[in-house]
Amino acid sequence: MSLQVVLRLTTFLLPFLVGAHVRLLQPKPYGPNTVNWHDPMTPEMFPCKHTYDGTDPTAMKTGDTQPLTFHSDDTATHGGGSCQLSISKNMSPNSSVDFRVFKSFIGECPASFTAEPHVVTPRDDMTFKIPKSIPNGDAIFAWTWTSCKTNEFFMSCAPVTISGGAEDTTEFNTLPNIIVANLDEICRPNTTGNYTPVYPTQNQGPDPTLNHTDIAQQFNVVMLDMPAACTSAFPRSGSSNSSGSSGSSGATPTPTPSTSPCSSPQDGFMCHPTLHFYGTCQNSNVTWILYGDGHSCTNGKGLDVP
Ligand SMILES: [Cu+2]
Repeated sequence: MSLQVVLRLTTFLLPFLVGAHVRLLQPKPYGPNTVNWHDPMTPEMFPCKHTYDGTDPTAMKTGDTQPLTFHSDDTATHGGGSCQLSISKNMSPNSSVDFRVFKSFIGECPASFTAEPHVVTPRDDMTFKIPKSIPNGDAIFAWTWTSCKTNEFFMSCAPVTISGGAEDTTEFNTLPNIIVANLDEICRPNTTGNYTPVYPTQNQGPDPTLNHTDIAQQFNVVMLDMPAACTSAFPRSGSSNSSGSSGSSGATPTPTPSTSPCSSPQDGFMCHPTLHFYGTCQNSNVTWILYGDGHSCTNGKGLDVP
């Protein structure tokens, strides 16, 4: 084969040969040496790849700074993306409803978008704090990641023991559920890459970190706020796993970020209804662009128009 073909093959294979997908290092996950946290999740593996072994739980006091670290040799970081940290009080969880979000990183998790987005060492500077709304006692900590450059979803789970937290689950039960994006066709952004998934506002939890610079570099920002698509519990009730025969009623896979019609000239400019993005219409698709605090967006007028 020609040199060109070899180069193309090498480029294609590089992300898969050079590094594996990112795994949690701290908090120490279940089965650190037996569970293949490297691989993307499949619907059948949800949640936690069903592995809850005798790994010693990590003790965590609310308010203390906890390291969130990853194996540095896992370099298939796919341009980062967005991550959520959540807690399940159910030690045998079986639904996304079990996992309550206390922290979201929107963009730059677990790596920044860069010129070579697939093969980059994960960040080593991430931390989090357990809020006082989390109940005391044993729990399962989960790190979930929707990647930027691929349509993949990852999850690592770790046993933890919480102290300094709530005496009951009243406040805990008001925290939002994790977003399971890219795991089935119901909530899969209709794009092949170059996007930062932005969690719906109501699912970001009490302490979201919005990484503006990372998002601003993207060609597209995908808003994961399609009604009832990304926010419904996973496994989805009433949805058949396979996409063999069509004719399913109700939930239709909603593609891409189109929250507004995007076809006619007067729709060329639009404001996102809930987040600080304005959109421009190109080829019937919306490209969302972040704008800073202190600006305002008015449909049909633009930015900062009174
Ligand atoms: Cu991958």
